[in-house]
Amino acid sequence: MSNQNSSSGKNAPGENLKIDGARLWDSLMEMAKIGPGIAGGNNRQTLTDEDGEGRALFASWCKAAGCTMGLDQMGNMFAHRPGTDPDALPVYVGSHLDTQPTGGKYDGVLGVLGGLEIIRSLNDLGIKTKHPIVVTNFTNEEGTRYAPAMLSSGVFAGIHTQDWAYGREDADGKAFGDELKRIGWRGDEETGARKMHAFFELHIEQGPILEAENCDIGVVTHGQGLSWTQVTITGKDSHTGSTPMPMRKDAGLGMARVLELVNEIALSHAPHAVGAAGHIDAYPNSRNVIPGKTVFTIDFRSPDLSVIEDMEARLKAGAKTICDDMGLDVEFEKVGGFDPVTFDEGCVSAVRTAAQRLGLSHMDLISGAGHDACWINRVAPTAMVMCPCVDGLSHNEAEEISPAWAEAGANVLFHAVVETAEIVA
Ligand code: HGY
Ligand code: MN
Ligand code: MN
Repeated sequence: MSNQNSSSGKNAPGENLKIDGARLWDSLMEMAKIGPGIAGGNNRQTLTDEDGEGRALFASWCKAAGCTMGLDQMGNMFAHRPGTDPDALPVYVGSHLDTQPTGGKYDGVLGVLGGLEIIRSLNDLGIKTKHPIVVTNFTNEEGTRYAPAMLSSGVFAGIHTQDWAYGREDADGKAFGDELKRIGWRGDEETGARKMHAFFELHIEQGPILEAENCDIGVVTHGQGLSWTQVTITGKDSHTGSTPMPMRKDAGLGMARVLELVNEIALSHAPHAVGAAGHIDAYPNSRNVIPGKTVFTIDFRSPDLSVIEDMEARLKAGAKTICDDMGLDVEFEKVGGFDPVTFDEGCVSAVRTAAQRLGLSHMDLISGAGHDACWINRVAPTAMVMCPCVDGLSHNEAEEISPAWAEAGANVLFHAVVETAEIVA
């Protein structure tokens, strides 16, 4: 086993140190069997029985790799591999195992199992590190069943209170705290008490840039900011056949006009800003009733905070005008968001030099999606590694990556983590 002084002066792994790509791929495929979707992807939503099964499988693999398991009060899981210096703060590495309802097999999972593969490879190679290494699964990164996204890494980083998070309810009125207890994954550790030397997250890009540039590795320098505004438009339920057009108070039409406005606002800040509504509910949602109420969430994103603030303001002003003109009521509730993120230069440099050492094509990247790393960056030096995904597609069951992309990303993660954890020769 050779190691060399890297640019940072710490013990860096030699370029011949690699993870076992086939073992990583097998684990990804094994995890994908839990909470299968209907079209080849996954539906392993947070705090469902399937989430519980996935957690149990992950914990069994970590224990088999010699790790001791920790669990905090938000259900965040921590698999601990000891370092030679018990006083040294651990290097954390991980992501999330929960998926979208029509999710892919790799979003989040690649980062958690990529972290486990580092432990397995260090064991195979008989490598010791000064700092412990801890592989992490953060609860409810997706924010689908329980808004907002990155809920538990947000509590860990002190963004949200745990009581507020426990009280979040899903569409059936089930509270987060109760469901976490029901699936048996509510731990005793105080959330956020753990201190980190650094945190690294491997994730698929979920966008088209790396594949289009024929680039193996994204060195993520920044993450764009996110804003979720829930809009409630109230009109009047009435018969779709017998109600004359001028008498209608159509909350569905009001929503359609607001969504058109959202598109215009985002396009006015081209090319980086984006906007859409992924969550849409119409009430009573009956074929022959004009919707008396619509509830939908506008997802605005941009690398520039002032652009996000402009989009939010124009949404509220424009939607109010639309609804006033139509005799509709409109209410707004901020249900999620975070400012644009700048990741730690030292950690980003460890990712970049790892890609260089391994001879992998790489480019700096701004993350289009939000990740647990965006919140953990508030409490520890943090960076992300990205790999391409086919057609940039994600949050779709057809999400796909190649074994080679997974292996390359995990090797860069391996080198960045091990260099930061400092190999003890
Ligand atoms: O919404 C996001 O960007 C992340 O996928 N949860
Ligand atoms: Mn994700
Ligand atoms: Mn996702």
